[in-house]
Order: sequence, then structure tokens, then C-alpha cells
Amino acid sequence: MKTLVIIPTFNEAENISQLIDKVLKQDFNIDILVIDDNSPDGTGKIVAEISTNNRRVHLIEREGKLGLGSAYITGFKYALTKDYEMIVEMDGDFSHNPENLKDMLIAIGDYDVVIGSRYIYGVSVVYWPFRRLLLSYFASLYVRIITGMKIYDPTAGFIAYRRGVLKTIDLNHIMSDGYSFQVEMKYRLWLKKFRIKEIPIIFTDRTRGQSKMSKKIVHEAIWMVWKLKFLAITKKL
Ligand SMILES: Nc1nc2c(ncn2[C@@H]2O[C@H](COP(=O)(O)OP(=O)(O)O)[C@@H](O)[C@H]2O)c(=O)[nH]1
Ligand SMILES: [Mg+2]
Repeated sequence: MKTLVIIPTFNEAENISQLIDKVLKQDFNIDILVIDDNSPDGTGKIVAEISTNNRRVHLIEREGKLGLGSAYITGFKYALTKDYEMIVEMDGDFSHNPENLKDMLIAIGDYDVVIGSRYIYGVSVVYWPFRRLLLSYFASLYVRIITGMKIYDPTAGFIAYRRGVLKTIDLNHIMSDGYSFQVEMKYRLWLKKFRIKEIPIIFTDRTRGQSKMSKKIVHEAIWMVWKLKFLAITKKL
């Protein structure tokens, strides 16, 4: 299945070239699209060089830090202009193990959406500070209770979509950007009754570079869940 793996980057110079190598090795049908937001550390230059020598690697450089959600939307739109049958989103910091891509490729044969999940069988997160893990775990409970979605890891960012699934979403009307972007996408797909499969992954905290998580992203997520729920009840989502 022809696959595009979308990797948003902001200051991932220490990770990106190794990550690209590992992802490409998983399957010869995989191409990569990096969406870089003019990283001050030169991530974009590194990827530009790789992409001139390798037709499987593509780069979209944006002028500044425009946010993770909008980076994915840019990537989804790009994928839909080409002939990719499966579209994957993945972080650029090795928190998501490229080897899981193989399982996702297999699972998408029977499902519309495959989520690499941290919380199916208890918790499979390595090296995260305890505070961060608690925040993420309770956020997933909070989202599940309010929305009623039976998804154990609603803020997960390692996801494979069939092309047809993304085509049903109006990408210009996604409201959220950070963690709630992940929630909003899943909720929209859940409401459309797509076949969603969670497969267990081990999420490992980055060893290089820095997290871009901020309080603002967390706050956005807290109230956005209610907004999404309200829109769903009033059939506006
Ligand atoms: N293009 C782009 N990528 C971003 C932005 N913010 C974060 N990223 C990337 O999104 C991925 C996840 O971000 P990260 O900082 O690891 O968040 P965390 O895993 O929640 O701590 C990484 O590959 C980041 O480089 C952004 O504003 N624009
Ligand atoms: Mg990370």
C-alpha cells in the first residue's frame, strides 16, 4: 500500500536524519513528508539535502512556527493531491518507534484508522517524568468520559489513516491545534463510525532535543473537549 509518513518538525536536527533512515527501511512503499516550521537549528536544511538525493523524501518548509495541528493539515492536503493510499502521522523525536509502522500497515488492511496506543494494556510509556505521564493518562480518561469515545489513547499522535477517511473530513474546519487536534480528529472519525483499531506501542520519551509542549496547549485541550461535545450534541461537528 503506497504510504506517506508525515513528520512535523521544529528543532529536530539531532533526530531527523536517523529517523528518516529508519522509517524508509520499514517498507519500500513508504515515502516521507517533513513539515518543518523554519527551525532555527537547521532541521529544514538537513531534510532539504536528503530530499534532493532521495525521491522518497519530501519537504514542506513553512515560514515560522505555525503549530502542530496545522502542520498535519498541510501534510494531509499534500497526501490527498498525490496517490497515497495510507497516510501516517508520527513525531520527529523517536518517541514513536518506526518499527511499529509494519504493524500499522498490516492492521490498516482490516480497519479505516489505526492508532498506536499507549494505554490499551495499562501504560506503556518509558522515561516520561511521572508528572507528565499522570497528566497524559488523566487527560485520556477525561476525554473518554466527556466524549464517550471508546478510545484508550485519544491524544495519541501516531496514527494511520486510509486515504478515503481523510477525504471525508473538512480539513479547513478543524478548530484545534495541539493535543486537542488529536482529540478532534479522532472524535470526528468516531462520530462518522469509522472502524478504528488501537494497537499497543511503547512510547519512549525523547533523548535528544526538547519538548514543545506548553501550558497553552494543555489549556486549549481542556475546554476544547467540551466545545467538541457540545457541537456533536447539536449535530454541528
Ligand atoms: N512543524 C511543526 N512541528 C512541531 C511544532 N510543534 C511541535 N512540533 C513537532 O511535533 C512533534 C511532537 O512535538 P514534541 O515537542 O515532541 O511534543 P511532546 O512529544 O508532546 O513533548 C515533534 O516532531 C516536534 O518537532 C510546530 O509548531 N510546527
Ligand atoms: Mg515528543
